[in-house]
Amino acid sequence: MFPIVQYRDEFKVLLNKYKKITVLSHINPDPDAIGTALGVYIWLKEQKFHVEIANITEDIPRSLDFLPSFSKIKKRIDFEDSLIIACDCGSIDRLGFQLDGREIINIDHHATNSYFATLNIIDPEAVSSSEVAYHLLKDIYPISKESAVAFYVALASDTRNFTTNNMHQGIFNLASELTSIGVDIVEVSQKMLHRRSLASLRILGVAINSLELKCDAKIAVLKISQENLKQTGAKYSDLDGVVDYAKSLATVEIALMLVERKKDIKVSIRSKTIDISKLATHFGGGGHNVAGGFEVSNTDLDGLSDIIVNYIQKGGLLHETKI
Ligand SMILES: [Mn+2]
Repeated sequence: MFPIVQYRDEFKVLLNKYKKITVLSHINPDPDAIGTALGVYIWLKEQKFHVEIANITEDIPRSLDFLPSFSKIKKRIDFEDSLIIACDCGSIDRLGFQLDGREIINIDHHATNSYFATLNIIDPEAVSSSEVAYHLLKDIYPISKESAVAFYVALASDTRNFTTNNMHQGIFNLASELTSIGVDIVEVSQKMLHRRSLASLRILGVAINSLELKCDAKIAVLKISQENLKQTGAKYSDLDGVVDYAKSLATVEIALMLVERKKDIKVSIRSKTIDISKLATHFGGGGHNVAGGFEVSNTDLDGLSDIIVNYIQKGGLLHETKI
């Protein structure tokens, strides 16, 4: 069990030292990043803190616009001397803002977190950052329904609706606690699952068409080009969860999705049981045991795919002890 109580006092001291607080989450945010940040933001606001919420990304996922206070998320930081709370962010560069000289509280669950903050509250066993945030906050002041909705969506998303292999009974207890605060699970599930954009479905089709199988079909590779994104009108956030379709194949142990962006290629890695965090860090990225990613510039989709598959093969990753 993560000793969250050890962090609570220091957390309270830091909060009370500052008049203003800025809540941030990582660039190209997923629902855990946005949900955790919103849950923390709403909780602070309810306690009358002077608080703002920002994310530097141009297009944050619009599909999350049903979350309370979603419209409050700005692209810039207005407070000059605020305390920063970073949510779901493994390294400081992924916040994207100039934060020199700022005190930071880092709430996260990435095993590869670089402990960049004044106070690092990192639980790599937690299934979502919202799990860490909820346990941190709930005994200081009560969690409202609005905060609970944001934390629940973050939790349901990072566990792919309670199906990932880090799931355990305690997470159903947590979901149950959030529900008893007032989360309407039917309404939230409908909003999470049944409001897809057409572009996201089209890009899913393109991704699945690009599927290649390597190493006796143990590795699956999906490739998305800039052209694919342009033709479908898909945004990067429309690709959230696409790599899981490749992982779902019976033979596949490791699934890779390579997305060509303007300045680099982003690689998402998922595995069923093989620890891929070494693979992610080898290429300068990070993540969890069975989910991670990295970015590489000055390369092309086919070339990079070969390099990664080679690395997996030569490094014997497919034969490694499973977690
Ligand atoms: Mn997360």
